Amino acid sequence: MSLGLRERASRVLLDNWHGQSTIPASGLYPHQWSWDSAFIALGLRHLSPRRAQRELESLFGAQWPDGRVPHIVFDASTPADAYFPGPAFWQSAAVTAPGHPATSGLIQPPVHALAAWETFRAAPELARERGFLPRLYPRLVAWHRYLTGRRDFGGRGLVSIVHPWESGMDNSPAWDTPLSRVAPTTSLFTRRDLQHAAAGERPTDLDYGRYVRLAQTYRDHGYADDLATHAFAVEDPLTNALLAASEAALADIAVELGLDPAPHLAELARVRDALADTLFDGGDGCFHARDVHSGQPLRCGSVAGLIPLVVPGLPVADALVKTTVGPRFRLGEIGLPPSFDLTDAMFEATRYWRGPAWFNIGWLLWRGLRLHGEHELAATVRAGLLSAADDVGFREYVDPLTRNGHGASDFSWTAAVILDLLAAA
Ligand code: 2M8
Repeated sequence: MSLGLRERASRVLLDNWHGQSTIPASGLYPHQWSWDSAFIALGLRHLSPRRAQRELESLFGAQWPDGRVPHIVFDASTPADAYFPGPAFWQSAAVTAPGHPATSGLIQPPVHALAAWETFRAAPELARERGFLPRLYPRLVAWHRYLTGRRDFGGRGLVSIVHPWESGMDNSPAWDTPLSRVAPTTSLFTRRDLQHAAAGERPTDLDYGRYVRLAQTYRDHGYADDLATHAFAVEDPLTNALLAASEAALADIAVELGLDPAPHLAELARVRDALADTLFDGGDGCFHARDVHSGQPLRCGSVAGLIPLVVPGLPVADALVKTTVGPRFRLGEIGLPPSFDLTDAMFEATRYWRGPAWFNIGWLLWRGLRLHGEHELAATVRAGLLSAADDVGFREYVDPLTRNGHGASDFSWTAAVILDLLAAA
């Protein structure tokens, strides 16, 4: 099985390469996405380490002067109306330098330093020759500084996200309550996603109207990070967990560059403590996002609440492992991670981030389980992800119960994490 699967996964990444970076999938996502590129680099490094380095370099080439890494970098050769919201909507040129690529103004979870370190490790000689880490490190540091310096709206040492798109888990039920306070836009727009995917597997029109309103407001305030202008502001466990894991990677990168890793290790400890002290709910063995405006935990069974497993030294890892194998996620039994609590009435097996299993989330849990010595369960997840991809191809997401594939086909991060899992055999 493995040989054929590797070849097929490689083919997806080769086909989706656009010269400087990789699109997530043709049709539905025809540009470069931020956290997709990080996962893609993790797979590409087994195929072409040079390309994996370029993937991250091109993304950070679009970094804003304030340090933010935009969630979409638009491909200038792709028609402007191929994706909504496109470059004309975001108007990034108003806040970036002349000649800067057109981008969105939102962010996505900071998994990049981790991907950069793993990309380096795949081909250290080539990376040193190309100056990969010396060029990327200051940009990664500026990125983390943006997050911790400009996005700590709750004042508790955690990063807040200001749009569901920033979570990467767009229509997660975790966002329903804060999103319900947002008035949908009154502007007319055409959803391009529905030309490529079934409406029943995507966010609703009401969701989209609210997404557009939030993005318009941010844009119209010059992308200033001022809590008063953000109707939606939440501390998300996945975003903060990936920040902590990426600080650990920055410490490794600093050592490689002959620099002091101590500031990064201190940041790792600080974010880890803030996460465990403020977002962990010992009662149900899970992390919950917190609504910055209401101060309330968003008690909801999103798989994002298990992602802190990727944080080195997490004091509550045992409790999280118990939750992954319990009735809500049944990871030991099904080997694929539902994106939402299977026992909750809001679980929807095929609607985007409201239930389906995603391969990048599976990869993060696999990594986190190994980090905390849960090798047997990690092997079960690895086998589950590999066999699902072998059965249905590199689909965007999978029904965790029937294992049928859904969403885009030939989806890049699915192929990439499969390549990485195969290499870890
Ligand atoms: C999805 O999000 C975009 C908006 O950013 C969309 O729905 O059009 C999410 O699954 C997100 O996590 C992912 O990065 C992106 C591209 O794959 O698609």
